[in-house]
Amino acid sequence: MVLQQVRQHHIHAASQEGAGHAKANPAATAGDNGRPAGEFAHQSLSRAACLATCSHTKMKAADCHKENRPEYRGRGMLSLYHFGPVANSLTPLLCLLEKGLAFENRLLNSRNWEHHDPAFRKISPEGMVPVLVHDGRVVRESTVINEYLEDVFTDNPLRPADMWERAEMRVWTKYVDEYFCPALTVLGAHGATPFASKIDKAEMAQRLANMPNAEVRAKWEKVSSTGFSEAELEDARRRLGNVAYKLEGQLAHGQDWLLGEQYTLADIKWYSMVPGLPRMMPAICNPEATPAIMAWLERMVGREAVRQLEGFHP
Ligand SMILES: N[C@@H](CCC(=O)N[C@@H](CS)C(=O)NCC(=O)O)C(=O)O
Repeated sequence: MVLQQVRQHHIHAASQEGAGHAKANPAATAGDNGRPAGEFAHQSLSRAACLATCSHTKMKAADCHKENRPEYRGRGMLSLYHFGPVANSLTPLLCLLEKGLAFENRLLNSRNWEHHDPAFRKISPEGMVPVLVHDGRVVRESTVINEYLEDVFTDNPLRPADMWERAEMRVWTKYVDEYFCPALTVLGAHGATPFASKIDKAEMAQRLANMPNAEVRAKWEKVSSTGFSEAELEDARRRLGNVAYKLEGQLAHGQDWLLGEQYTLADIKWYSMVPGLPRMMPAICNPEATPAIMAWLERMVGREAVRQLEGFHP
């Protein structure tokens, strides 16, 4: 497949208004069709055939947009809006790199509140990252984005073929979303208190009023004033202790990856959160107490795609 460097005029309509920086990163390239977003999905059909089947005309959408049409696989314009290779943003970033998919790198500077820009809010109304745009259609939620990438781009699979194992994989990714991430967010956000508490109060009040997501607003209210209470921090540490115990137990069976021999979306999801643990919880997560986690982290760092993440820092 011949890859082209991204061409600015192919960027999704909303991003033309200025949301995010498209970086000229070697891994961040456009699909090889070089067509404007939205055009490609129909390219193999004549206009008449498309109009007869396309969802835009309220007809048989499934026939027109079948994800497994061979000419659709591995192609089409992908753009990822993200904060860099940390936390939820890392999840789809690493998946794209592992699968070797060309994409447009739309890095947003959270310190400049670029995720609140009206142009970005057209793509992500709650002002949240990561967001994937595929041929003009928005896919949200990091775990869902990765499953979408797996469904649409079936080369270099990152899910077990066996359906029971795939269900197990989802139990592991779900746990990160529901239990691990919320606990880590408390410590991570608390770390932003020195920065956020220095923001001009009037500016912050305006920012808060502009935040549509209640949870995010509550977090920033705290972080820009007192920070989290000692009791809240302690509870988050307790939960992260449970997380470390669970992961160490899973990896202690001697396998390379979370589910065994196959590297999967579960490893990617966990890697979006685990690297901060040894620093944030040194008494709990260290080479003596959690050797299997530390060895898994080293195996992760040894992967080519993980090394490529370095190129996506702000
Ligand atoms: N469940 C969502 C969570 C997304 C999320 O929490 N994103 C954070 C960055 S990691 C965000 O956009 N925060 C905006 C803010 O804090 O203002 C996902 O997995 O994609």
